[in-house]
Amino acid sequence: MALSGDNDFVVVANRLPVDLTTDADGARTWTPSPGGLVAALSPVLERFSGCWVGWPGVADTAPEPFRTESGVLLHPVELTATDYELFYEGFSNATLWPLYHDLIVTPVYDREWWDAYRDVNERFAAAVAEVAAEGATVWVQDYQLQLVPGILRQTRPDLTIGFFLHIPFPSADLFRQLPWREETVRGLLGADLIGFHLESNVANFLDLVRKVAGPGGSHIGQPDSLIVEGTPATRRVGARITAADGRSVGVGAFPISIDMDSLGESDPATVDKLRGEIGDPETVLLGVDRLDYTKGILQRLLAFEELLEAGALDPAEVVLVQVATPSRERIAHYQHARSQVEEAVGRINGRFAAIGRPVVHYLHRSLPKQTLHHYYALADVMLVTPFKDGMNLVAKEYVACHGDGSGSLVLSEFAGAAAELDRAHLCNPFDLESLKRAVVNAVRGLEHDPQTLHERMLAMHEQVATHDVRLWARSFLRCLGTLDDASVDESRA
Ligand code: ADQ
Repeated sequence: MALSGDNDFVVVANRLPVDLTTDADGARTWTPSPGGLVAALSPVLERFSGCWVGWPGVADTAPEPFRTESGVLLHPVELTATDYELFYEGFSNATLWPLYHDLIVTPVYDREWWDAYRDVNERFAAAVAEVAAEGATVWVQDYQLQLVPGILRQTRPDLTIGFFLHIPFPSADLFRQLPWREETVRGLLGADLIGFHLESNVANFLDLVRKVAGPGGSHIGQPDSLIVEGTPATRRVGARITAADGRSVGVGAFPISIDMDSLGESDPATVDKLRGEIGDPETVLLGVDRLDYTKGILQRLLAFEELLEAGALDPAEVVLVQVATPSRERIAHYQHARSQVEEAVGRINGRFAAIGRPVVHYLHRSLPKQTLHHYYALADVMLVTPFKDGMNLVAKEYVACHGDGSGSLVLSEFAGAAAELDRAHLCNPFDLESLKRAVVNAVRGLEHDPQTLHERMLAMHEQVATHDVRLWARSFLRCLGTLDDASVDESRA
């Protein structure tokens, strides 16, 4: 089996789904690490002799391309420590991330970072061009690689190219701050299909194209001309743009979801044991996030503190568990967010905990998926309160773990998930009173109106169960023209 040049389906993402382990003798082993995206794309990758191109996650080192047990080729792109600093921490996460999340912190516009971004995008595109067969389909993932579609369009016009953005797309007025806005939009328009989570992201992008394309630029077709599977026919979720070179570019909303099959059953004995370990409280509140300033962790803690202070929540009866995955730890805004969160946790425990019984349990680490699912099952109220979030899979994972109708979800209006999970206790995380109201309603509802909460959770569970990540992948690839009806049926199996 040749290792390159014969792949009919190529996924390219910043990260390759692999983990590096080093044993006691210093020997290194790269092992595939399946996540939601892998699960969603596996059926297609396997069927089309697929290849995944990405950075293996460790600077200045990369394994040789290798195949997973199911035959998917993993093709590493090496990044140096400088690439990591300028392209990843710099342009991707200190320029694009805050800009696309509506300026929660101020983006930094640095020409050296942009040069590195363009350079790394060229290297990813070159790697794709090397492994993709004639006429292959390439699916480019996320904000780190927005120039890849445009580069590939020039170097490999035979390819069918899709692009999906996992984070929000901001309003045109914000995006226009970006000094390299024309290049970025041109990069995206190299694709045949551009996918966003939400209709509002699509509207922002179309508005932007109108504003930056200029005379002779792109023409926007009818808003309802793109049919997206899993979306009511009455909804207008996309459009076709005629690009400057005459190609038709589809733009659509494809809300991502979770892999229902990976959830497994939670074990009631383990969940009971966990509850015992945290002091057997009457009510468990839970937050699970990457430690990112967009996720609103501090605001959630402040709301909790004010509710304890006002006596609306009783520290003898309620416990908040906050699990925060370390993230982008060398970036100043992330360090600041972490110290604010940790200061608040210390202060709240100092004020309201009893000896041996913290009122906030804070874990700054990643947990195994199965353990996380036990925490979801344990939580009476899940707090998902980002200032801005493309989708937020944690909200969907929690709902998926409550197929029995138990539990309650407090959800920010600014999480993409709120469009589908509108039976949650929605709140505005910028408004502490709104957040507090939602928490109190969720906690009191468990006691005073369990039947209504039960119905709300079941309705949300139905939505997640019938719109999982496989539907997301299928509907995108169908719009891109990669999947015909026969292969759609196959990937459903
Ligand atoms: P993220 O910003 O990373 O994703 P999210 O969608 O919530 O946010 O996904 C986080 C994932 O990490 C979840 O699957 C969750 O289970 C896992 N996770 C979080 N904390 C964890 C912990 N402590 N231990 C183990 N696992 C943990 C980006 C966008 C989102 C969008 C996704 C997918 O920012 O808006 O929903 O991509 O498109």
